[in-house]
Amino acid sequence: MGVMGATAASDESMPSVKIQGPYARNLAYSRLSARTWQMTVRNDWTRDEARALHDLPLTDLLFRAQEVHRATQPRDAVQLCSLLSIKTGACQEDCSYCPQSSKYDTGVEAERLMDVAEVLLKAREAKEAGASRFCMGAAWRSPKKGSRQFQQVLEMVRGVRSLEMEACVTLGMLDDEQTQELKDAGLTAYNHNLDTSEEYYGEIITTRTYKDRLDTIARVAAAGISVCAGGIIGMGESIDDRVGMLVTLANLSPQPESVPVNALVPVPGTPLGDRKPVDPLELVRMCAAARIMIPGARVRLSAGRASLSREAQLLCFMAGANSLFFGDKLLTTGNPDHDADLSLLRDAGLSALAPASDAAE
Ligand code: SAM
Ligand code: DTB
Ligand code: SF4
Repeated sequence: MGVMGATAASDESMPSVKIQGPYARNLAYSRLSARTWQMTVRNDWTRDEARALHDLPLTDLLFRAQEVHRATQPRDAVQLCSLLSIKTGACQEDCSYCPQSSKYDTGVEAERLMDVAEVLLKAREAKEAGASRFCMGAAWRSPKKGSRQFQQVLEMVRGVRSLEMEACVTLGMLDDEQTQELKDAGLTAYNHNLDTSEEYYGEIITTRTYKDRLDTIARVAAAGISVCAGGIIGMGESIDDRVGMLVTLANLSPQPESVPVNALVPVPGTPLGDRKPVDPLELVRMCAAARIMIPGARVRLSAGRASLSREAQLLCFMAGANSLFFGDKLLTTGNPDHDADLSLLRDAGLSALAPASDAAE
């Protein structure tokens, strides 16, 4: 257990008020000493305490998250990551949320792996627009062993690093050799999401297991690549499922370097295509709980931002989110454009985070 910052002041004297509502039963926790939520890196979170944290009255939760945020993260800086789908569609997996699965008719056209030069042009444009990390996603279950495509991805990673940007890829499951090759190419981070709790996972994906995901995450960490792992809310999961996912992430050792918090983008044709958009305040709660439980991570406000107001996004930043996908497209769906994000940051007095100082090594 590592201490990340000072222990917050006690607020035991704060009164508690009875309010009716979904989170009312947890108001008792608002009276707990802030010492209970110390700014420590802990790998022993229980679901009960994480649930109690998640369900705090929102203003208390935001206050606690701000305390941790200010003690552990650069103040007022947001990491801008640009995302590019380097290989789109025709994926053999059945992830219920995903427009790129070949099992669903979503209108996404399958495309071959992009040329290295074309990808690096996009990376250069992203850098010029202000991004410090370039993330490349491929609609694969896993990269084919010894394939030319995988060698091309390694070339893309080397190229992005030579632009003095952080490089991240998400390619599905990896074996030891592929992981080491990515490390040797200079990869900064590997994105592999848990997506939801272990219990709810089977409702969403049947073609690979939760353990498969944890195994890839463990391999990436063992190779010394930063782990980017998070999930999605709004897929019909319970609050306990959301909290369960956060507990699994927080109890990883080391904890993930970044945690994408996605709100489901319901895509017609997928099994989750008619889900109602998630309440933005639920996203705020997830960002805050992630910030407190995984204090050293960049918490990335990810898919779903196109339908969030500026105010809701600012609440997410208040809650500890300090990273976002920057550019008008995620993989296949829309995202706010550069101008919208730059004016949001400017109006809020936030600045773009520079790449990690080793990004050019
Ligand atoms: N194919 C690789 C894999 O699944 O491991 C990498 C790409 S995959 C598209 C990356 C992540 O995007 C998924 O794990 C999921 O969390 C997120 N994602 C995909 N479709 C989404 C949607 N419609 N709404 C929100 N998040 C989504
Ligand atoms: C992550 O957690 N979210 C990003 C990134 N990692 C690869 C992907 C979001 C995809 C949203 C649906 C789409 O655009 O296809
Ligand atoms: Fe394929 Fe990844 Fe989409 Fe699942 S999330 S269907 S593995 S591209």
